[in-house]
Amino acid sequence: MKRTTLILIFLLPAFLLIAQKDLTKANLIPKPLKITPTEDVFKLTNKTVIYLKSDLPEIKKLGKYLSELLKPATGFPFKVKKTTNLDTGNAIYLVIRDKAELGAEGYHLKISKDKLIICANKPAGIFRAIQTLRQLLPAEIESKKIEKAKWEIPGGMIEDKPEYEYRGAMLDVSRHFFSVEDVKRYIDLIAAYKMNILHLHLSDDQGWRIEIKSWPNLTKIGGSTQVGGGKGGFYTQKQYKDIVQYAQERYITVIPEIDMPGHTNAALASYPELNPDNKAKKLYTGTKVGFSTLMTDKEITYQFIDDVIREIAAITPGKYIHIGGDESHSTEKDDYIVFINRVQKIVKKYNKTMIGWADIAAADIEKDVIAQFWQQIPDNAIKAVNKGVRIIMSPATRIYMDMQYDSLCPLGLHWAGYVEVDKAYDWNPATYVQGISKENIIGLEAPLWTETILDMDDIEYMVFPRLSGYAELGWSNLDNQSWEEYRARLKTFAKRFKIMEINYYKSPKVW
Ligand code: TNX
Repeated sequence: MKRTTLILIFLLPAFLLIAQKDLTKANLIPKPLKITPTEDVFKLTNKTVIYLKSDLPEIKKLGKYLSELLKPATGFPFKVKKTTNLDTGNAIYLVIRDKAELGAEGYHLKISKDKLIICANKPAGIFRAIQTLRQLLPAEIESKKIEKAKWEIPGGMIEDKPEYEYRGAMLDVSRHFFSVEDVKRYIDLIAAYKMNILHLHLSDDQGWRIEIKSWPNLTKIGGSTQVGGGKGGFYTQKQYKDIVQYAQERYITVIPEIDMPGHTNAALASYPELNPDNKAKKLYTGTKVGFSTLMTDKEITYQFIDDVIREIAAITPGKYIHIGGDESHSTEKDDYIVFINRVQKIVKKYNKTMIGWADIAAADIEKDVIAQFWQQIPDNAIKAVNKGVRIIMSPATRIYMDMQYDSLCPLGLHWAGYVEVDKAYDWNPATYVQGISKENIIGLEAPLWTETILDMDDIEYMVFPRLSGYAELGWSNLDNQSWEEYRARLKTFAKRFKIMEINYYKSPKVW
């Protein structure tokens, strides 16, 4: 062996050790705004204490959340205590401080030899920082049983805040129904990547999934089946509130969607009076779209919508209500316009901001409405922008998580093409559509339609690893965006996904 090779072999372990201690080399998704490394290393031990430097009850909850996150794998007790200073060592500090520039979700994470200080303007920032902390620790931290690992974090400072205020994932619980437990896991998974919106597609032709007390047949009849003819299901208002609260504790806003005037067969099957011939439609368990419509010229329709929006608004603390509005192919264009114009007033009456799929741009939408771009052709979205409306970017060709990865993918559809992991990541929401610029965009959302998705395993397979990339497109500054650089980071997440028991797609583009 040559002498230089020998020297290299001896130096390699030392080099790796140094590399591990460099905070800038940490594999974080989404990538933080700014990282400044030091030579320090912070170590979790049996005696590490979590200190709360804030009187907010939310911070107490977050202390407990962090303690419970770190306990199982380390086996350390992580006591949570209040403090008024930052003096004690071997400690993690959660600090709320007036720092307007950090906004609602930004944070600072300062890692020194014996202290890890998380500082934010708002509790949501602390929560987001905790997700960074998870990723700074070895993947074993995600384990539910005690693991042997070096619980060390390289020293330095992370200054971070999101690029977009709206970073969402959608779950279609109508085509196939998913339990409260499944939805909570979905929430946990998106929360780990700093997403802050969960859009629930609660009604469609195949199923009505939310209890409406004044129209009980919606769930009794309309919720009784799903694609393929299974038994379907629905959330009681109590269960929905439980989901909303679970999301809230993770600083995620739930946006309920009631799709109308199309995609309404489940409602039309539940109440004869919603139909022009006064006859209830048959329940539908296929996957075609565009065949159903509410009557746009009958008062009963608006009474129905008023009741539904009123009840849903009352159990939804978030400011948004999504009214669908897509693919209303059985509604005459003029009728559609009249309809959306009226629905927009109803949503406003209950003090909510209306979101609709960009198809709603055909109507006289007001400036405070939000339009969600999804189609291959951006005309509707551009029309919305020209009306002064802001956009959620959800281009199907890049961000529909029900699109197959490739032609061999066992699940999903491909009407918008195949979306491999590189295609999913390698675009910029601010420049994707000519005529829609950053100021027009409130953020992005990755929808998962579930015509072909039957259970949590299927959900995870379609969502991971694409979702991590979408989270980065929403959170991170994309000035130096590079698929190759991202890919190298994502590659290391295989271990984490495995320990978290995520049924992810092992993309040949990454692994
Ligand atoms: C289009 S996207 C739809 C949904 C389907 C989806 C399948 C949108 C607003 N409408 O009804 O589930 O395609 O990918």
